[in-house]
Amino acid sequence: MEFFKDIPVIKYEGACSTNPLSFKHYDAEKEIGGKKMKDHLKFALSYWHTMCGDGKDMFGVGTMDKSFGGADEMEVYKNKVYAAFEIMDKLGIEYFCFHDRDIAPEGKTLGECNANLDVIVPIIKECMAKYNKKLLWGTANCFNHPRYVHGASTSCNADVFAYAAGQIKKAIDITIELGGTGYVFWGGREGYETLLNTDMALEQDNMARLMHMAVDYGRSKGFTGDFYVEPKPKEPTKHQYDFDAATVIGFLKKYGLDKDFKLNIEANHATLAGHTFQHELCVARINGAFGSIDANQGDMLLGWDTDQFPTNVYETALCMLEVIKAGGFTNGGLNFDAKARRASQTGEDIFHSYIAGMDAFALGLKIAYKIIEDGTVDKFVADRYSSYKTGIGAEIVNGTATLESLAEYALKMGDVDVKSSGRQEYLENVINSIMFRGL
Ligand code: XUL
Ligand code: CO
Repeated sequence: MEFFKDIPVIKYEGACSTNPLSFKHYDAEKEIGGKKMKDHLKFALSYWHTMCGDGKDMFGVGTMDKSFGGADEMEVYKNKVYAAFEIMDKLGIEYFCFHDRDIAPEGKTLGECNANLDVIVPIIKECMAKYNKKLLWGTANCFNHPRYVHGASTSCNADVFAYAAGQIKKAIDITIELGGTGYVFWGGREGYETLLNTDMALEQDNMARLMHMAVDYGRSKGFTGDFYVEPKPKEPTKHQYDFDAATVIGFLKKYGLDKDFKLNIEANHATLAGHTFQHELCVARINGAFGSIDANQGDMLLGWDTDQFPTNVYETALCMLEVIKAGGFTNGGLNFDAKARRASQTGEDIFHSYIAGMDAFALGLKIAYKIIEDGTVDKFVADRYSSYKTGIGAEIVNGTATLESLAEYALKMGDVDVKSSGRQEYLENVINSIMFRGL
């Protein structure tokens, strides 16, 4: 069964190729900094957008047929598996990510849902072996069904908490069964619409309780990968508890979850929180919480999660600079949590979308290495803080200075000269000149 007959295997043809169904920059086997591009980037397909998202929005029905010729519900989901692996195979994408409800239909009870999953998971496993593909992370969709109207682990109803726990247990089982190296918590409904009806303290304690249960269960079943929280400030709720990287890190530390959890940073969620993608990655990195990435981009003019395929090379370069500084991916990778636009409704558009995203990140990786090799920016930053290397600065950093010793020092020194420049425009132009050198 071939679902995309007109699409060939996508190959690297180099920057001068005019073939739209080719990579211009992503050359999987090419080494940069002693590592293959595919191992730097660890691209993953998001099952929900690519295999399930049909273009429906608040104002209109779907525009894309994602039934893949299936005659009944189970056949649709079986065909999604075969189509997903054809897409990964043709694009040379090694990993995928899923929610439980993306891969098998919802049943009337938890038992029915689990039985549906038990039919599909072995098919996925077979395809993984056949095509040599891996699971980056799994997760449970605890936000779509009406039972989660008040939240999942933060619901006011304890039966809902229990149902979510049952769903998450199964999703962890599947993640382990498929050899996944990550398990994600994205709290779509874990937040509130109004504090007038919300016990925030109980909700947050409960959220942590379920996360602890997940860690205890996963570790007891031999899961050695990372648990991730994916920060997002709003949408669908007005306020989500996992607002941004800094908030989540504080939460994980407060509840003693920081040893098992890292962050899955999504570009569009960063901008919704009023941050840059680079900022969120940097916060994760400097706190030892960098884990994985949901790669996409938002629209500068729209205030919601548009989940567009990333094409902004400036952004991908600054992202990859952070990834390299974090030491690269270990259990994580670059999951394209992105969807083709509603009007980009043909099968071919799926391939154009992924090619665009993969080439944008390949360029980002190359540019990030050039920025590091060039060294101007790193040297500037090191020089800017050089007063902390010797004298009073070194005493502040090594902890020998006290408030009294600094006061004594300050009383003797007269005024301070802070005329040195931050040189922002110069540095921005350094990045541009590195990016476009040779043009
Ligand atoms: C929603 C979102 C999710 C998570 C996984 O904005 O990003 O798809 O990535 O639940
Ligand atoms: Co995401």
